[in-house]
Amino acid sequence: MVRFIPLMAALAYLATPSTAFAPASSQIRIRQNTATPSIVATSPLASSTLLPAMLTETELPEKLYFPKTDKEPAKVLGGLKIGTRKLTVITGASSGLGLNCAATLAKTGRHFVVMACRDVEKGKRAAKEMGMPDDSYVVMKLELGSLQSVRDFVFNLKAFKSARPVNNLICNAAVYKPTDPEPAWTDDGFEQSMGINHFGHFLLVNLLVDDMAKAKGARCCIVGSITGNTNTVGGGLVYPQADLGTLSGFEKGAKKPVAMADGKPFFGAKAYKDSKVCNMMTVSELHRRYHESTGIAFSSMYPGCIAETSLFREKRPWFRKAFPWFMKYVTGGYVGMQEAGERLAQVVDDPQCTKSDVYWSWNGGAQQVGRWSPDGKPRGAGGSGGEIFENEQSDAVRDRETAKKMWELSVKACGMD
Ligand code: NDP
Ligand code: PMR
Repeated sequence: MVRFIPLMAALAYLATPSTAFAPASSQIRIRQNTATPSIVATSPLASSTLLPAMLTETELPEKLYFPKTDKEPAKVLGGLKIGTRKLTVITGASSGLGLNCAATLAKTGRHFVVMACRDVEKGKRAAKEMGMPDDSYVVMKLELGSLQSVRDFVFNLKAFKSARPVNNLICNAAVYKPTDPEPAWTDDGFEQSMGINHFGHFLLVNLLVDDMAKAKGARCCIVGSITGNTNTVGGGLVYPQADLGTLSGFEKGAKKPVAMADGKPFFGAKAYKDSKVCNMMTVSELHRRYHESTGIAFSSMYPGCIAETSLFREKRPWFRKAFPWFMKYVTGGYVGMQEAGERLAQVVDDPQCTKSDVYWSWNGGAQQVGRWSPDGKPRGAGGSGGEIFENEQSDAVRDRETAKKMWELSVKACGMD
């Protein structure tokens, strides 16, 4: 495989589309979030329900009522039967890993899924295309590139679910901007990869910890990646490597014009990997700070290389064609979208995944006979593959001092101090 490395490095460079050389002004930026955040319920009766941002509990229509405890008998809410299903929130559920995870969980009948999406209509279409039962989910607006939108989402979620706690939170959404020559910024002035992947989720989890503490056996998973771990081929040998340095960019406030965590000039591919390090460090800090007092199991995971998702939208078309092939036949790291979704679903659904502070990964490649499947039946060949195991993260990700500093500076950056 080693002989492929220089070749792939060259190919990766060539895969950079010409937009990499476009002037900064042509880059897409997230506009100020002026639109009214909305809850869009997708049950047959509630499909046209659009609720304003600031709801009080009493304003909620009866059909959006949630049972307040697990013991309360299942209510029929205009076709929306929630019953005793677990309440599971997934960010970035409109495509790729998040969508496949949402569909897997919804179809088990054990989860009511809140699909937290930046594009609500896209989320609704995607759920329908995946065949998710109408009464198994709602799509709610969440723009992670706006801290105000994160706060609005939490407000609306709490109004929607009433006193019933969130059982599972999956922080999955992300952007990867390897070819942007200049940084694009979130509403709050963060570089987008760090702002969306890390800061938005950081605030979201922190706003929901108290609520989740009320649920028995709650789980929170923040999706990590091998490419943020320098103890792997994918993360250690492939340029650029993740490196938070001394976090001098965070110390300066992590806002425009400061683009990178280490305070150095903008480098899109590295910004993504740095954001994944922050995601994984956030998990270990959450564990250290809240696991004992709340009982929440905090985890991260690497699903495998899902080489066909929209994450690679900036790459040239030929790269997007060659990449799955390379991952399948050269590195063996490939995983299909459905299987990856099942893996993420396993982390919040499988009784063997209750341990906190774990970085989950799966042995073997795709197309193997796996042990876990969402319907509880053994998988045949060609189905869900690999066996779950507790993986080791790089020393940089496990570095306690940097993780603590990252946490404290993120609290500041998100205005939570
Ligand atoms: P996708 O691009 O398919 O999914 C990303 C999701 O995040 C989309 O639903 C997207 O919404 C959403 N999203 C993007 N920006 C925002 C935002 N500002 N606010 C709210 N939601 C947003 O990529 P993947 O499925 O591949 O990625 C999912 C996760 O998996 C990421 O955390 C990624 O880091 C991780 N991962 C992926 C790997 C891979 O090989 N693909 C490998 C390892 C980890 P929309 O549908 O509107 O675009
Ligand atoms: Mg990488 C075992 C080797 C391995 C694995 C598991 C991955 C995963 N990659 C491996 C090796 C290589 N990659 C090699 C030898 C090369 C050639 C130099 C290579 C290149 C490469 C590129 C250009 N790989 C990439 C890219 C991307 O743009 C992807 C990326 O970094 O996105 C952030 C990527 C990935 N390789 C992976 C995985 C999982 C990714 C994708 C995404 C992620 O971390 O989210």
